[in-house]
Amino acid sequence: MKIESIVLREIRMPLVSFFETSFGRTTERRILLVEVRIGGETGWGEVTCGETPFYSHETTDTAAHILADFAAPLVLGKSFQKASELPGMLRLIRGHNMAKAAIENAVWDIEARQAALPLWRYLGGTRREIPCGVSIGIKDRIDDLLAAIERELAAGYRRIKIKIKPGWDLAVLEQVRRRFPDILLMGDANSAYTLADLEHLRQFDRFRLMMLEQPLWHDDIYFHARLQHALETPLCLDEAIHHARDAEIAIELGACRIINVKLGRVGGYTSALEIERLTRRHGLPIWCGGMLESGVGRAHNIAMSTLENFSLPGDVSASKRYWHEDIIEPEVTVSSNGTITAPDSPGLGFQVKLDRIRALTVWEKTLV
Ligand code: OSB
Ligand code: MG
Repeated sequence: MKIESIVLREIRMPLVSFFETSFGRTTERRILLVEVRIGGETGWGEVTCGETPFYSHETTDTAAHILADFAAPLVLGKSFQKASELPGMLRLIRGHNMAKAAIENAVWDIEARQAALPLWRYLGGTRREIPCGVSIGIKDRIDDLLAAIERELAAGYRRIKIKIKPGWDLAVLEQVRRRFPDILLMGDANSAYTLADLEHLRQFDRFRLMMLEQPLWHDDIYFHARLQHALETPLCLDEAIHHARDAEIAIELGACRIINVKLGRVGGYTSALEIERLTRRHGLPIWCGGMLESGVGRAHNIAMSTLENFSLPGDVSASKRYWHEDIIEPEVTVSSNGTITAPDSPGLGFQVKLDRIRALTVWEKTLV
């Protein structure tokens, strides 16, 4: 097959409520969508980076530049057999995994449609019902956080992740644990600490967290191993894992006991599948992380979450937690026991609402 055209669109979507992490607050998303055409079929991908280079180096604008000026010319009109060849075709581009993943994932959508299978089945997914957790941002007041947790538990979510940072950690966890002694609870620091905080981080052990996500530097694996050896709480790596080799290093060093896999951050399905196989072989559980995705990225996250070793509840939650109106139909919903059911129809399995996308588009570019 050959990619005939790629349409890039930037859409703007205000979040239902702000989302704050240790690196800042987001109120509106600027999302790049990728629409790929191959032989009469259309596939969709989403670039999952943020607007700022505060989670990773990639931003909406760098991704637009990389896709239009480097990635598209490397793949347009070139013959290949399978979506899994895309990483090789894009190999010249160092990093920029989220930009590259959007093209690869759109081609997987097409390949599954051509096989007349839902993408999750085409990928080899084994779990039709995926268990869901939520990621709750830093709030202005602890009471707001407690109310948010109450609401999400009532909605059925199985695991609560709260964002933490120095000054929004021990006292907050203390109150959350006092109010909800037995819930599956975890903290995500988004690299807000250093090893100088070791004694401080040791105090987290008393909260019986399911895991503590990426406490140290965004690009570090080695010192996370030192920290893991000093803590009882399992560490989970997010920012630091970009491909299967990183996961292998983390496992060999004992830098974490769990990994958060984000489809964009690891560079697409081919890499995610490799990480899933590797971690399964080592008995290290993984889960699907989120990047405040629109319905397109969310649908891809659902497909990935059906793979066997995605055995812990992920950050994949209902459309309505993020958007007044999503760009896919049906919207993603979560059952009262905290699960999402993977769809039956071919490819992504959700209808992309082109009219809605057009209404949200601030620019578009067709590459041929
Ligand atoms: O670290 O997992 C993270 C959102 C943006 C950037 C980084 C992260 C997150 C989340 C939100 O935790 C997950 C979601 O609900 O999409
Ligand atoms: Mg994280």
